[in-house]
Amino acid sequence: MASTDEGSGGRRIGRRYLLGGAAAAAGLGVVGASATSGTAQAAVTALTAPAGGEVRRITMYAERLANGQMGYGLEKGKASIPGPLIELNEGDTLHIDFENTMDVDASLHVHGLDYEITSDGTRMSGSHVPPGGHRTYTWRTHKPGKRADGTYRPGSAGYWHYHDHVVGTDHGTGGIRNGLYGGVVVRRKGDLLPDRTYTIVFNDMTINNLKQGPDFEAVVGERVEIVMITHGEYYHTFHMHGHRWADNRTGLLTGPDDPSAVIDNKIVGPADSFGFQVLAGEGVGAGAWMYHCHVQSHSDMGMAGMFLVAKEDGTVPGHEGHTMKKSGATGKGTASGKSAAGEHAGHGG
Ligand SMILES: [Cu+2]
Repeated sequence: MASTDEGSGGRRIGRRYLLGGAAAAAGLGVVGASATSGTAQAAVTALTAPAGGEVRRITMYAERLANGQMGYGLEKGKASIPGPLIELNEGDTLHIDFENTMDVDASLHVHGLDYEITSDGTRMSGSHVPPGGHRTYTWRTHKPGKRADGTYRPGSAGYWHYHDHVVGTDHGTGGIRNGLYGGVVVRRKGDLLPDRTYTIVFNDMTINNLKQGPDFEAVVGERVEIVMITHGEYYHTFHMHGHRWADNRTGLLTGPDDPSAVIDNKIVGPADSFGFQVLAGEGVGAGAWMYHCHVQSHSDMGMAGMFLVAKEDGTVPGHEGHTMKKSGATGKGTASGKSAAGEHAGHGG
């Protein structure tokens, strides 16, 4: 079905293996090899998030998909499940011109960010949108700092999410069930930028509203970011084969003394969100690595998919017939912190 074909990935391509000069030209920070050393530098360097403070404006649409589900999109006719990944840097403000193309009230409600009650996306606050209507939602973010009383105020950086809050019930139960949700990443200056980001949403007994979990691709060594969100009626555990991450804000350890637990399995419940980065196949190599809910009956019912880690030639060992899509979609420029639409990452296999 067209909607599921298009709507499952949350894929966003952006190879950030730039050499120092290119990174500097892009105005981004660089960690690792010095960008200014002047020596012949063959190694790639990881790019980091710049300081925030920009004001951005995007348009979002809520649409009914061909199969009866619902999705958010950045363009008419391009809605996906999950909706587009929104990426911001601490200090950024995002104005979202929201249009509801459906025949029922809909809204946008975000977790983790700063917004006034007029951008709450609830019926109680009157901040929902009738069929055919428009509304501008404003989301703000802030850097960490000190309050006037001297206490520490955390910044907005984190893995968050947005969803409808009015379809079906005053809690958006119908909207969420039908696919009106998406991920939000707020980065802190200096956070490592990934080569690819995938959004994985456990929603009732589906992944990204698919009865069988979608597959995600990467090439060995690429820095892959997972945004993991849970919705619906059940508690799950998110598990990934061959890879592990730190149970903290970024999913990365800051050094040998970072006390964060390193895990490969995490209990998640409705409206939870977290994220992490891995180097695809680090220490284990290419292959079709499973990811799944580890509640046995859930995985048996289809809550499982593959993280397809390809060799440099694009093939995935043990997964013959699959050749990685050589999607050179670098134009989506997420290094700039702008939002980008999800794109299906599945394979034809
Ligand atoms: Cu589960």
